[in-house]
Amino acid sequence: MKKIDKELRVLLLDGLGGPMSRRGFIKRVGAAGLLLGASGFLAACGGGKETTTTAGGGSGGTTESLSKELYFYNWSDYIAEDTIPNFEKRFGVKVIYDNYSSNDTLLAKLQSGATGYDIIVPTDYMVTTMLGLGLLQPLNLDNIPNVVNLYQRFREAPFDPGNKYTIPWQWGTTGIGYNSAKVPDFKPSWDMLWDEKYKGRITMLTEIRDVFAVALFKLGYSPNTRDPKQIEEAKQLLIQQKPLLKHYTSDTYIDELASNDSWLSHGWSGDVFQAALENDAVKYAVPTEGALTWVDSMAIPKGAPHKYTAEVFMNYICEPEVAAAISNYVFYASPNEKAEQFLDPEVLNDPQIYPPKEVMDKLTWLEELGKDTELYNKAYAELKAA
Ligand code: N2P
Repeated sequence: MKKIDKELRVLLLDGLGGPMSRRGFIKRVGAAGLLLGASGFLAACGGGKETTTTAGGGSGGTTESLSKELYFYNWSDYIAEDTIPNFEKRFGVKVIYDNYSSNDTLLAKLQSGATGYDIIVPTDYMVTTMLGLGLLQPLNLDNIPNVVNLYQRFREAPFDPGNKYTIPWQWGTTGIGYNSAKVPDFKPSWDMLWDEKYKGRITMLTEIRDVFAVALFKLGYSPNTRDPKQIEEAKQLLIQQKPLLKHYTSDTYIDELASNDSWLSHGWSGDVFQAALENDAVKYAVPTEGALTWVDSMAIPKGAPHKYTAEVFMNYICEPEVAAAISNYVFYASPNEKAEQFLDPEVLNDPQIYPPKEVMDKLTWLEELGKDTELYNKAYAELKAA
């Protein structure tokens, strides 16, 4: 992974003048953001008045007003430190930022009737699920003219051709983060996550389809299988694995890899690279039995209180420099073609962040399985209970 400007990025100084890790910085910024949001900080930052700014470059001649606040619910560890502050400064909107770490959590939250989020960031197959359930509302692309900056393939994604409901945020792969010093016999195989030698040092993501994908790949089956027998076999394999696990986690494994507490983690590419920034021994591999690729996209839930402002935010994210800054910080690939010129060369030229076509061709996308999703939900509940 990238080494250049490592010192500069890792040794950010905190308010007390002491050295603080970049991860510590992300966490503190996140916590402060929530506190400020909760304490009605808004009035102090100029949000008390209705602003009449409209989306830059929009040709629709809209006169809609920006709201004072914007509620953004995103994955953890998935944004640059200045993405939100810069938006707040420029548009005079206070962003209330909250995090989740699985599509399952996000879906459950929306299904339980949580309203109030203006922007969420579901994964490709989950967009299809949410559209099927009528949970999303169509975008007014007149407010998002910067959508033209995206690569064509992200303008025509099968889950939402034409970006009628979603604007891609970041994309990546799912593989294994490992500690090359502690696991000298590492092989790029899912079998590593079942190696008894590493009992107590292995973690798995908390995401139904992702977890089953690992076992299905290991068995030589498709992660999109609808065959109850194959899903049952995968469940048995995952039950066997349970005693070897430190735990299931989708948000603490970055720190655990970085601090040598976990040695083998089922994880998302950029998360592992974030750990590698702090611990040189941490590496990432895409297992040869097969692995997933995915893209997460911004969407507006039905009932969102600030739809127009959400679209202005999406347009801002589609600015090449803003999009590039996110990728430069979280080490996931950007769906924004125009961002390439602003990407750190170490990011753009890293074949683990932007895999070459021959690697991409071997990766699999999760498919939305309609009512057969229930087979996975049931098997996962049984796995958790076992
Ligand atoms: C970022 C998680 C990436 C989301 N921490 C995987 N879909």
